[in-house]
Amino acid sequence: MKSGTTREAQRAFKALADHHREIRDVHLRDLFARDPRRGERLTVEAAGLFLDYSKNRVTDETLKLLFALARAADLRGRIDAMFRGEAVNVTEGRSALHVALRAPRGATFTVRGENVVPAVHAVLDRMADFCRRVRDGGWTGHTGRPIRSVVNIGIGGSDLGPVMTYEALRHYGSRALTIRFVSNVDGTDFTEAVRDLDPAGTLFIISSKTFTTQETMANARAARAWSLAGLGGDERAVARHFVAVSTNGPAVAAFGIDTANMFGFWNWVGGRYSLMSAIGLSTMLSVGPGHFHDLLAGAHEVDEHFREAPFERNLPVLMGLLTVWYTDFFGAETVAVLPYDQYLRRFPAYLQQLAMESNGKSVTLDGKPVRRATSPIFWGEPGTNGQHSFFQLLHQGTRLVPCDFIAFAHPLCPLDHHHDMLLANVLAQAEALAFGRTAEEVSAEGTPARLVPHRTFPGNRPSNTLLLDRLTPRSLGGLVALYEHSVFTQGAIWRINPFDQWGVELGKVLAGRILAELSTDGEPPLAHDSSTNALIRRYRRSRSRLD
Ligand code: G6Q
Repeated sequence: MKSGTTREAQRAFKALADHHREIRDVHLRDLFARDPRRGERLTVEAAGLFLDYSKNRVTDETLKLLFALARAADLRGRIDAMFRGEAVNVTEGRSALHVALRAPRGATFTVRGENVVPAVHAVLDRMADFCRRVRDGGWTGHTGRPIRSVVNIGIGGSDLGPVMTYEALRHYGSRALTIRFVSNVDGTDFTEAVRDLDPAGTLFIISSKTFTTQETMANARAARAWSLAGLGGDERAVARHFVAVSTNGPAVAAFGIDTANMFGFWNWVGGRYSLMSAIGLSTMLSVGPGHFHDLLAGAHEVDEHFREAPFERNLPVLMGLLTVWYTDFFGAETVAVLPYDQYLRRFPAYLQQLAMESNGKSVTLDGKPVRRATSPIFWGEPGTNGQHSFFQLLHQGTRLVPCDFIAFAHPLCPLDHHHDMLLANVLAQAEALAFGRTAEEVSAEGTPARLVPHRTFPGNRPSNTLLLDRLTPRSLGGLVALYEHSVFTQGAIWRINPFDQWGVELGKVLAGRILAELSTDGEPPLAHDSSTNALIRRYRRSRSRLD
């Protein structure tokens, strides 16, 4: 970014800070009273996603200033650079072209002058062919039994996206296949996942971009041992029971998986942005190629919207800017994501990685300290469950927690009046958070004076409501792309690199060092701090007592 635009962005931040001082105490009650059409006006609909952002603590002036900030931060230029396949991941010298994963056949997205779309579709076609064979019984296990269980082994981006998508689209998934996910290096995860499975009908997908991740490799080795033990030890069984999803062919081959059974992707796809690449193989096995393509189509529609819509009507831009508004001006530290749909129960966990691994950064693109708070903490649970626990804090706690409510007009599992009850709850919560109940209202109900303060709700707690027609592969694809691009928008405003993850890499290196110290026979020389040294010694002592 040119230094001129940096100065412009600073000026835009300053203008917002001045404006914030003026409106920070204005209540949503007043904003709604002043403009009876606010609830219809501050909405936007695109690609089947309807967003009501009227219950945010913003005026038209706030929005104008936020869009000015986006322009000053050259958000448009950043978007174009990402879509052009430029190396926007500057610390790793890579493009971040996950949008190419959902480009239609015939579209063009280039990385270093090469159109990557044909390669994307070549892999999708191989995946589709493989999935059809597994699903119709054409692909059998070593003993000739059809595959009935699929276990995806992967962690981080090679797990959270696939699990979320599998769970979200369960309604559309094959009930003939049992699909499980193993991520944790805690042996419990693998042991419990395979406890009731038949090795003769179980397929393992080893999902790892690098194929070097310690946890995934340990679980993959456990899976191979379990499989071979159950299949008479014949090494040839591996070819029928293991496939890999990776960018690292040599490591896949070295593990013993035939690279003919490997589905590739590319280093321009970040782990947390990979659920629509071959990393989504478990999803495609569950829902079939047609639904998987619908997922891609939904994401693509939002990609195009993000690329083309003016900021004022641009869903991801609006949501990203609102997050910046609360984080940097109101000092909000978290965002609660509250899907009112049981199928989306893993969506908050997926989103945590997407948002916090992307924007949990404290230096700018050029390595200078960031002068503002960056990513808030994302968290959440499906409604209505959360209402019976942490919603207390949302309504009456001392912290400001902006909320994203996600709901669907049509239920996938209609049951009596359940869906109306579900929707009544989500709408009531957003309303109560925004408007609260004043002391006068509480007193007027005959509440004893000493209880009035306890039963008063301050309100003015902001939220977005995303109301979609129905949870489908297509709408899920749109939802994923919406949050991806909202996260990108935030990163662009903060001038950070949302596509690296050096903090995660650090963990991978550190654990390796200590592992050697835990497993060596003799007493190892330890050079950590006194706490770590003592914990290592204590663990070694207590383990040897139990051996
Ligand atoms: C994602 C991160 C991280 C990564 C895992 C697994 O953006 O880089 O969560 O996905 O560490 O890495 P592999 O796929 O290489 O095993």
